[in-house]
Formats: sequence, structure tokens, C-alpha cells
Amino acid sequence: SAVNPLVINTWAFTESTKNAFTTLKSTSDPVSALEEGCRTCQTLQCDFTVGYGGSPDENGESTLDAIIFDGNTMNMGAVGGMRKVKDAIGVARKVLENTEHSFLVGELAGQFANKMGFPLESLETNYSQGLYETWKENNCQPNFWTNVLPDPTKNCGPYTPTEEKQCIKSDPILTNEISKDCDSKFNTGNHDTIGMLVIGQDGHIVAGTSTNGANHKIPGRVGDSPIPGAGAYADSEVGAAAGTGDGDVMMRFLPSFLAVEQMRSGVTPEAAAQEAISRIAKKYPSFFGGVIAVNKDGVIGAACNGMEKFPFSVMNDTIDAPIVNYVNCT
Ligand code: SD4
Repeated sequence: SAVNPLVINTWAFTESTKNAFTTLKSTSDPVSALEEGCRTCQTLQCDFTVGYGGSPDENGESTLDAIIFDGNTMNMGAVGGMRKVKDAIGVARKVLENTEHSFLVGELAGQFANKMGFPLESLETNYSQGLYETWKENNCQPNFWTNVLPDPTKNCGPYTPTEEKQCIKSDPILTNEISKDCDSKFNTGNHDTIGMLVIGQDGHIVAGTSTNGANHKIPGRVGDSPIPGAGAYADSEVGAAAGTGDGDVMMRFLPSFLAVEQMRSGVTPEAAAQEAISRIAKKYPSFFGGVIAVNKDGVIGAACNGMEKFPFSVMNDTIDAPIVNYVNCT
């Protein structure tokens, strides 16, 4: 059935929405639209959380995660912790279309990319270097990703176990006060992955993400964004969903898969997104994250937790430019 072609993505990344929609109109290919949309954010370094030069790990290196999930074929391509290649979404497409595999990781994902023609280059910038230096000067604080303190004599690692209770992001046993403090620190420039959902005129639905992950992560850490069913999921018979936020926690609940399955069972995209968020919040009340969802009729919904409002950007044929919507969070 013919639907109104549609692009929706997390946050107010309207340049991405616009470029994706323009590509969708000119190619009628949702995969190309999604790739172009996410690439726009990679190039613009959206909030320094997409593309090169952001979220340096404990060694100061930026690594990239991305996925494209095709809801027609139920095929996918993803990269996780990819080193030294800027165009993560472009490489994800190569994994999708040029291999029988689904997911390549790390140094070797970069080598695959290089064989496919992508240049190997440093992902470091003055900005990412600055984040890293400041964090090191601060004795590697804050660090939400370990439950032990770094050994100051060892240049931020390995870690020395301690009795002292650190501010651990999303630890359900934290008091609200500490948890809020964690949230406020965590929310400072440490989110905003792009997650995008595209519906073509012919009902072909594609979902994807691109991100540089989380600040000061332990090298090797991969978040939710490139994981199918966690960062993004699509089924052209039903709809699609994508998530953003505290990926270490969110991936445990496969929120994008859950939202799509909720829609399959007949609930609205809004209720589906809310169920995906609520399932996580039940165990991790202060977790930070948002989910966007769309059904095959082009009805959209979103839900969020741990922030006040969650913006997402939408474009279709009925409007001249992308519109940013805000959903109130639980
Ligand atoms: C991650 N989900 O790597 C990403 C970060 C993010 O909004 O989406 N922040 O955990």
C-alpha cells in the first residue's frame, strides 16, 4: 500500500532529516536516504556525538558504531568500535550489501572499510583531545562506566577496586540524589546519537543509527546503537524503532525490537515506545534515554526517561521543512 514517504530521527538534527528526505525523493531508496541522513550528522559532528572527534575513550581515541537495518529483507549491516574510519554508516552499508555478514568490529572493521575504499585516518580532533586531556587532568572523573576508581598512578587504568561508592550511572541502588547528580553530569554533552527511521513510498521501511558512543568509555566498549533490536530495528510489515541514550543499560532490553513487536501486536507507536522505555525504567528508574517509533501507516510516536523533553525531527511531503517535535518524558 502506498504511504506518505517519511523520515524521522532522534534529536533536533534537522539537517539530517532534510538530506535524508531529499535523497528519499530523488532515489526512492530508503537505504540511501538513511545513509545520507546519518552521514550528514557524521560530517556535521552533530553535538560531537556522531562521527569523528567526539566521545574519546580512555585512551583518547574515538571509535564509531553504526547500523542499517532493512525491514524488507530483514538483512543488516553494522560496525562496532570501528577504528580510524570516519564514515561509519557508509561502512555499515557495505557490510549490508557487500557481505554475507551482519556485524564487523574494531580494528578489523576499519580494515574491511579500507578495502572497500574508505580512507584510514585519525578520528582525533582538538575538541576530542581537549575532552580527553581535561578528563585525565581530573584524575579520570567522572567515569560512569566502571564501579571502581582508577589508580591515579597508572594514568587512568587499570582500576583499583575501592569501598568508596562512586557515582555509577544508572545504578538502581543509588539514592535519588546521587543518581540525579550522575544524570546531570552524564547529560552534559554525552548523548545525542542519531537514530533514523525511513519509510519509502512503496512501504519499504529502514532503520539505522550512527554514533561515537560514550565519553571516556573503556576501550573496546560498544553501546546499543549498532546492535539490532537495541539501537534500531525495522520490519516493513509492521514498522520501525530506534533508541538513544544510556546504551549500556538500554541494550539489555532490546527496546527497538520490543517497540516493533508491540506495534505488531496492535498497539500505537506511542504506546509501543512507552512500553520499551517503561520496561527499562522499571529496573533503572533514572536511566537516560529515548525511543522513536513509526508504524507502517506512518503514524509516529516517542517516549523517554531521565530528561525533561525528548526532541525528534520529522519530515514528509506535507511540510516544507523538518519539524522538531518534543515528547514529555516519564
Ligand atoms: C551509546 N546510545 O553508545 C549511545 C549513546 C547515545 O544518546 O545514544 N546517547 O550508548
